[in-house]
Amino acid sequence: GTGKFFVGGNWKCNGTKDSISKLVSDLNSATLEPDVDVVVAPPFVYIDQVKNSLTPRIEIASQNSWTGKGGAFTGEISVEQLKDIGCKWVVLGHSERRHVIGEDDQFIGKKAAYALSEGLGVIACIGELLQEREAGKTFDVCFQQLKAYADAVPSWDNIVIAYEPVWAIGTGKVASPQQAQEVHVACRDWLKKNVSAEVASKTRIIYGGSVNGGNCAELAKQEDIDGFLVGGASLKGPEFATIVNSVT
Ligand code: G2H
Repeated sequence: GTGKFFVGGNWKCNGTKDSISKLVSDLNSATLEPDVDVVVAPPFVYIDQVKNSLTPRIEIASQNSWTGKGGAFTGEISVEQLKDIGCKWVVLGHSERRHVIGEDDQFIGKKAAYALSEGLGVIACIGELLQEREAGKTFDVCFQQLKAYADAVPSWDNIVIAYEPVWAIGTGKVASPQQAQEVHVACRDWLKKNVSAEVASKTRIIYGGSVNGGNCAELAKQEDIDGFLVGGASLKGPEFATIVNSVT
């Protein structure tokens, strides 16, 4: 891999005060390899609870943020508010927001630029649909999504790219280590040609989509896989720790 291994737990729209209190206590008692950045993204309404109970060893991300300063934007959460309650990161461009909620590249780019300008790290998701893969468009789609970030952001210093093939998300159909590596290396190449060699070599590209305790080790061995974004398996503390500890 490239930089320090990075593992994010994306809890999505799951949990209750009770289940989250159990998950936090499992995470607090887990042994985590020291040389890994570990981040969890609880639902907004539980961020404060998590911040007040989770070990500071694990940083907190939100699952979304607004495109600019707060104000008359009913239902939105501002970056300033997220920082106020202790978030260090935000997950943006997740496939569920693109394909279920309907966010487009430009909107996502705007959010990324604003979050970065305020000092949040951005976990910038990209990934192709099954029909796009079958049509041989995987690289085109990923490059177009990368370009939207590149066009919007002033710097890549605080960005982690998450490659999440949509057909692998929540389906139990994980990408093979070769399939993931092939896209990661292509994205790194894209960064080299379109941003800079330095950004290409420094930016972490993590894989997401049905990562679990059983398949993480083989994926982690791939040269251009710098960590994981984990959904379902991040709701179980011991399994999430196994994934964190798959760093090679
Ligand atoms: C992909 C991933 C986490 P899961 O969305 O972002 O979820 O591991 O459940 O496929």
